[in-house]
Amino acid sequence: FPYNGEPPRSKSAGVHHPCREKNALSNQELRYIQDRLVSTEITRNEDFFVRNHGGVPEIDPEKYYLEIEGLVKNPQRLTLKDLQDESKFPRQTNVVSLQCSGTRRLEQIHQYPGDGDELINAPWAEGAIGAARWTGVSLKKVIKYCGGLKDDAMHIELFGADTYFKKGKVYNYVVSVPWRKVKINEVLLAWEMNGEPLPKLHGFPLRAVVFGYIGARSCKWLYKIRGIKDPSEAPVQRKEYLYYTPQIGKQNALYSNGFSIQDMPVSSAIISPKDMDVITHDGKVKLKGWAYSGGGHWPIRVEVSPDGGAIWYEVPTENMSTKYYYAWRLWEIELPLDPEGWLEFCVRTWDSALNTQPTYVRSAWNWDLHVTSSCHRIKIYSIN
Ligand code: MTE
Ligand code: MO
Repeated sequence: FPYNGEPPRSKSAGVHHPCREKNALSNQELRYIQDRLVSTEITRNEDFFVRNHGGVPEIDPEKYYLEIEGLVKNPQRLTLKDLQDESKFPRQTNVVSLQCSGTRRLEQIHQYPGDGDELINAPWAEGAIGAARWTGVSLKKVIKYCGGLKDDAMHIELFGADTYFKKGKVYNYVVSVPWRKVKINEVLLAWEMNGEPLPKLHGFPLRAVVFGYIGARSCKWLYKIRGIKDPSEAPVQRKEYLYYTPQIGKQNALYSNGFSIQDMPVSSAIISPKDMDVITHDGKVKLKGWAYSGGGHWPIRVEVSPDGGAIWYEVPTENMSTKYYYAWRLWEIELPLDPEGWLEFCVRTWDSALNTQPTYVRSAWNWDLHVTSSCHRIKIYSIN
């Protein structure tokens, strides 16, 4: 792995090296591990993408406690031991995909670079997604332990212990999730990732895992939660992660006319081969990739086209992984490949609510470069 084993880089502001300490699984790194990424339904911890806005805080697990305050009936401080005490809280384990809302952003950047800050921070390709087995306690149980919410509370605010810099100011990483999401046990406070203590890069000692939402809501290094009336006022909730109509760009964007993204839309990608690969073949080619849908939906059908979207082949369901409802589905398909020359492959997925993907990047333009979910297209050169 190109960035493993490197000395830690500076944690100061403005250093945007694509290293594991900041963001890992850019296009170049994805090419390096593409086969590993789609070889197992559950992503190895060392292959899991990393997205950090600022530095990685050092937290002493012995001194750590989670502060629960705001509109809860009995505010509490809970240590890790309290949370892990099964006489207080039942343990919950789920295999859940996390996907950064910036996944596949490069396709938008290639067509029109835009001016979103995210362009420099995280020029993601198709690798900012993975699935892990998370163990912890349901946030609902923790709130119940505090006597429940006060009447007018509708959201839970999540505070990360890291800080980041933006335009010369220091911010804490703060987001919120609605209580209705918490109530259905789809927000986990996790201390274990694939049977190991949560790695530092992924939020040690405790993080939120919000099923089916954009990765940004799964707050790492969680040290405080608060019952609140309205969604968090924090910039990560109100000013970043917005979805705009295609007529809006930097010049006329107002935070108030962007939609704050929570649910992840249906999306999919071809991971192997990769864009611009030259394929020497004897009439057949194998394609591999992922399909995912958030918001409580599940991919039910994956279709692949060898000619830019005129003819579609359905991936046989036995070639799609099926075990985990909250995770991606990996798929593979063998296609006949006669011609020699440039070909455009594409993939589109349908989910259990029968949503599918926009046809082209330009069909769903968002200048802020979040949730690129259009049909994924790659060009390959085929040699018979
Ligand atoms: N939590 C904190 N405290 N700070 C962060 O920078 N990044 C978020 C989220 N939680 C972030 C955070 C974003 S944008 C994503 S996509 C996911 O964490 C990535 O999780 P991972 O690095 O474990 O893959
Ligand atoms: Mo993200």
